[in-house]
Amino acid sequence: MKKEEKKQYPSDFLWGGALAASQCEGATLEDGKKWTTADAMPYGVFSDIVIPPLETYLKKDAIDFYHRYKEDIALFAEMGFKMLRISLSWARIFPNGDEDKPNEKGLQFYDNLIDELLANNIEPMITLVHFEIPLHLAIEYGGWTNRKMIDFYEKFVTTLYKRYKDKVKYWLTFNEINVVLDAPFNGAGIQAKPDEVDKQVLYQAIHHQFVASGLAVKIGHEINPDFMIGCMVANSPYYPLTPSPEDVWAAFERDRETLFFADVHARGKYPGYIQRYFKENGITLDIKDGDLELMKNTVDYISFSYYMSYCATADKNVKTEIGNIKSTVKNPHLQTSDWGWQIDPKGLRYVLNKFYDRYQLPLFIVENGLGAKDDLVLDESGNYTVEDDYRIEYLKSHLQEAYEAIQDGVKLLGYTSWGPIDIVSNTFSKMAKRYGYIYVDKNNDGTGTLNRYRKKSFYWYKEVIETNGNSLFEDK
Ligand code: BGP
Repeated sequence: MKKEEKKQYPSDFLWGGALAASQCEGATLEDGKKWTTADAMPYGVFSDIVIPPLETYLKKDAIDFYHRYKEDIALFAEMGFKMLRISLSWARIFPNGDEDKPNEKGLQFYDNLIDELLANNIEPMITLVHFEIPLHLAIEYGGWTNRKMIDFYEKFVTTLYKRYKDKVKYWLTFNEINVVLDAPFNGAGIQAKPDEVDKQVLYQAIHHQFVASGLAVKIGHEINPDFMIGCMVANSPYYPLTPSPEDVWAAFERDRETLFFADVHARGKYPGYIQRYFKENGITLDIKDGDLELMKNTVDYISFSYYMSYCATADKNVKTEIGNIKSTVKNPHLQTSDWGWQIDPKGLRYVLNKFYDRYQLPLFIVENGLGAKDDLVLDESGNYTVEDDYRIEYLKSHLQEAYEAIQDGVKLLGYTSWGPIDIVSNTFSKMAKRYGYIYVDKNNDGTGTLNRYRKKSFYWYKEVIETNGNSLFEDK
């Protein structure tokens, strides 16, 4: 069938991939870097916190991106990436978090990384905090429960803004900021299990993050008015399990666990529904003079991860299962991934429209992808590869729905799929859950050569980018 010429993404669409420092870099204690909260979760988000961190665990060396970034960036460039979303590890720059002066060696690594991206015509997007803070800040200060975190964060982001003001335009203040509700240590360095955390303490920590985020928007725009500074939420919409009004309301309320965070960032104030929740749950925030003013510094765009949708019901007898950090009620209409995440391409069109209708701000899909078990095989030419048609199918169906959303009128700036090269998973801390277009020879037990191999999806994504999305609609 002939290619439908008209089906293309906007000409300036930012195609690429997304990584997080703690899941790819390795070199955990190199060049002055110290432990972070990510190191204290060696077995993933749901396991016990381990302090001090273990001697060996998977994330400690990860895929050694710290030493191999040039090789990896060359592969991203070969696919035609326009953007790479990275996070900068706070503890490389301020190893304890409360120092006055940054660690020059840590900054030099990021200078080199950013320069290498730019030399390959790949625009960096920087997540300022992606699920890790210096461990010292969690142990000594209680993480974000402590107001002093706002000052430490201010020093960290100001250092980065000033250093990269002419090289980086796109910034995100916090990764998946709403995840703190279900993973308080992962999201805010609070040493408590999700079901044991004191709600007063949790929402106070969230308040500190909101103030810090507003401050980051303000300072960033003062340093460079052209900066695009966004927020980032984990966006898994809830559908009512049945059409009963109780289930519809249950889904509506659960959605607000995500919308609350986007509402504050886009509208600059606490919404009425959360104030009711605070009142009914005896939560009184300690709001200092100027906090609410800082929160009025709203974001330039809203970004989100989208992996799946959930269901909600008012029926307490329906069993829930774990999805991406949150738990979910099974949707009988959807298939699941190897890790039980429900696959729902239409849900992406749904959330894009929902967010754009609600905020009228540009959107960015900064994570999406399929975590799957891959088998490395030899192809006809004797090269190692992975025949990952399942991944291609997942990505293709989601991108087609994103295209439809753009036709619906949604302003979508770009798409950075999660883990374009295999990295250590966040939830389970395993290598076996792979998202990449590039296979990394590393196993759950830490063995492997770390060699990189192009999967079938590598060539597929290259063509998607080359044709600006047109190949998604080609019948093959
Ligand atoms: C998001 C995180 C990422 C990433 C991704 C996939 O919640 O922002 O850091 O890991 O989910 O999750 P996992 O690695 O557990 O498959």
